[in-house]
Amino acid sequence: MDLWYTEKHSENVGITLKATRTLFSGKSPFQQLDIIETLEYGRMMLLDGLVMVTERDEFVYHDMISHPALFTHPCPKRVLVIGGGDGGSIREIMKHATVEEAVLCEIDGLVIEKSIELLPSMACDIDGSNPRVTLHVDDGLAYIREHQDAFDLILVDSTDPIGPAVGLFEEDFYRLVHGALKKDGIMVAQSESPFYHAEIQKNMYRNLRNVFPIVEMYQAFIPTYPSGLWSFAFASKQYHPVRDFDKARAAARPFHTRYYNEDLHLGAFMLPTFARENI
Ligand code: AG3
Repeated sequence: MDLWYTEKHSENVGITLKATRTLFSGKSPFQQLDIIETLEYGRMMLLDGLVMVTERDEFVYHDMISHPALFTHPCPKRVLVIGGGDGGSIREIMKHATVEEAVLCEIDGLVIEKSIELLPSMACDIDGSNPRVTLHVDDGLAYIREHQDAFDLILVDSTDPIGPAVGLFEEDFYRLVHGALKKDGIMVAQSESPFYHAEIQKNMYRNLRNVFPIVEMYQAFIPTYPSGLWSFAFASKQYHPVRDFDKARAAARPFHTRYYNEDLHLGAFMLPTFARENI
């Protein structure tokens, strides 16, 4: 029997991966969660049918949601991840010795539980083994409302703006994030595909610009996401990701990164014209 999974990227286009078996399929109070074994991309996690991570290409997304901000801020000590229940972002944050505490605030406890069980290469630092990591199963909005002026970095590691993540693309949320950051804090949020999601991006970047003085988009190549061209929003109170970037410090990083490097940090902020038009 042939088992194939398709995520539709538009009415008429999608990505299809050959799978061998389903490892978990279930519904939480928030969304449908599926983890399946694919032949080319290893284990793959889907939320409401959308590809969140695969074992083969997650390094791109998790390097790029975390290291650009971690290497722009001169001394990130307290970091918050909103969403990101698979643990991949926390794993990358933990590579930075300056970080004293990373908090994961994920609304869906089932995502955390199943990632620990079935995606251990990502969830290695959220399984209780790392004393620098704190988990909260909570709504990100509620959490940051209670934690103002508390973080150097906030990473918004969300799904698409449908279902539980809708509020994470709105101006009111960005105001709360701004307040939850220290006076030189930085927020990074996954910001969809410049190729397929122009309207979502225009709306999101307008909302960000209404709140933060510095807002830039940067890109990464993620094969299993719509179009492969993915983006992140860098919203900052003080540090600019290119002008304030200490290339020598990033080059001297004492750990391996398979996608991120000090040259790519700068290159990622150079956008094709059609993407630049969305921000
Ligand atoms: N965040 C998912 C990005 C959105 C993917 N969208 C899609 N496949 N339509 C990933 C979370 C990883 N920690």
